Amino acid sequence: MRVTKGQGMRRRSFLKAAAVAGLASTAGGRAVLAQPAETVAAFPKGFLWGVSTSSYQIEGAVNADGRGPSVWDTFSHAYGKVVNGDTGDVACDHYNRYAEDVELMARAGMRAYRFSVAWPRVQPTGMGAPNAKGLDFYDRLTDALLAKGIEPWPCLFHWDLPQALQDKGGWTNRDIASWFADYAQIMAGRIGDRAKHWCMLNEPSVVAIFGHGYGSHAPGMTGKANYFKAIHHQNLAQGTALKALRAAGGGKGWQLGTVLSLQPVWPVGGLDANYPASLMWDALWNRACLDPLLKGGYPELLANDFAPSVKPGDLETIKQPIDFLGLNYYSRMHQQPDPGGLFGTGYGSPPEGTRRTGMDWPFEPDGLAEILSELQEEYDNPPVYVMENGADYPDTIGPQGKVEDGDRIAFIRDHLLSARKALDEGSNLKGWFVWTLLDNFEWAEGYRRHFGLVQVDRQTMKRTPKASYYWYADVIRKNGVPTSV
Ligand code: GCO
Repeated sequence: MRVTKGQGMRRRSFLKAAAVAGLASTAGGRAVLAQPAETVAAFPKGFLWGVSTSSYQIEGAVNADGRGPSVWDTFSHAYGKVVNGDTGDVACDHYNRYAEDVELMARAGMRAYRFSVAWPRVQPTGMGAPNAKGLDFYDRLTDALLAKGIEPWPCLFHWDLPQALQDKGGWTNRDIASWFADYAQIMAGRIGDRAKHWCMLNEPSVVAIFGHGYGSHAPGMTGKANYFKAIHHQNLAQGTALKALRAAGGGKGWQLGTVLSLQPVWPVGGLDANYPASLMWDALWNRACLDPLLKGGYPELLANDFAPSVKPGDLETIKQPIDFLGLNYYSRMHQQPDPGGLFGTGYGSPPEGTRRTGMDWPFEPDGLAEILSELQEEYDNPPVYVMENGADYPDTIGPQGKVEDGDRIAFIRDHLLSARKALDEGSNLKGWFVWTLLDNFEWAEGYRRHFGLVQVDRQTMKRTPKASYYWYADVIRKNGVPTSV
C-alpha cells in the first residue's frame, strides 16, 4: 500500500519523534522504526547447555555386535506391556547414526551430551569379561563428541539392566552392588581418559516404583518389599561405584554424580486430609534416594520398611561425596489417599486451570524453583545440573516441511525462567540438559510420545529439527532466554 503525501508527512514526523525517543533509528537518513528490544534473561557466564538421551530409547541395534538382552528387551516384547507393541529394537537407530546426531548437537552449539551406556552392550550378561565391540561403540561416540567440542557425560544406568542379572534378582539382589561397581570401572577405564563427568544412575526411585512396585515398567516386579529392596540396592550400588571410581580416578579429574527425579509433592487441593498422602509419596519418590545420599539416612516415615535390607556400614557406603547432582524435573505431583493402592497414596489433580502437556502432565515451572530452593536450603546447595526437562506434544510437519512446536518452546522457556529466578536466589545451578534430542521410545508409552527437539520419521529415521531445536540453539548462542516466544 503506497503511503499518501499526508500520511507520509505524518509518518515522518512520528518517526522523527520516535527517533528522539530512541524507538527508531535514522540510519542512512531513513527513519526505521526499531523493533521492540527483545528482553533476554541472561544466564551466568560458563553456564553449561546440553541435551540428554538414553541408550534403550534411541540406540536400537539390540542384537548388534554382541549386545546381550536387557530387561526392557524382555518387557517390551511381552504382550500388552507397551503401547502399540512398540519396542526399542530399532528406536532411532542411533547406534548406526550417532555421527549424524552428534552433528545435530554441534550445529545447535550444544556443549555437553548426557547419554547412557547400555550395560548389556558392555557386559552381555552383566558380569565377566567386557564385550570389546560394545566398548568400541562408546569409544567412537566419545571421540565424535570431543571432535565437535561437546563434553561426553556418560550415565552408567538408565533402566536397561542386563536380563541375565535380572534372572539373579536384579536390583532386589544385594550382590548387584559389586556387579555395578565392576561395570562402572570397566566403563570408566575405557573412556575415562576423555569423559570427565560421570552419572551413576538415572532416576532410581522411578525404577523402583514403576519397575519393582507397580510393575508397569521393566522388569515388571510388584510389591512393597521389591520396591524397598530395589531402592536400597540401587543406593548401595551407587555408593559402591562412587567409592570405586574415586579410588581409581585419582588425578583423572573426574566429576562424579548421579541423576534423581525430584518433584515437589503437594496435597490435592491443599487439604489437610490429603497431606499424609503427599508426605508418603514425597518420601517414596524423592527422599528415599536424596536423603541417604546427601544426609546419610532414610526418611523417618520409611525407616522401618528399609530396616530389613540395611546392613551395618550400608549407610556410610551410600553417603558418598558427589561433585554434582543431576535433577530431572517435569512437574509437581499432587497426591491424595489411595486406600487400595500399593503405598496408600495416589495421583490427584493439580490446581484448577493448571496448564497441561500433550500427555496431560501438569505444566508447573514454579515447581522447579521450589526444588532448587529446597536443595539450596535443606541440602547444602550442591552443584546442580538440570539433566532432564522437556515435554511431549503431538508434533506434525507443516506444509513447508517444518515442525512448529511453540508449546514445547513455551514449556522449556518457562522452566528456564523459573531456574533463572532460583539463580537470583542463590541456587548452585550450573547447567541445563534438555530432555531430549530425538523423539524416541518413551517406555511403556512407546513412540506415541514426542519429547524431542528433533523429529524422527519412524519409517525412514529421517531427522527433522523442530522450531524448538532452533530456539534452543539461539538460547545457547545468547546464553540467555528470550522472555517471550
Ligand atoms: C524419565 C526418564 C526419561 C523419560 C523422560 C520422559 O525421567 O522418565 O529419565 O527416560 O523418557 O523423563 O518421560
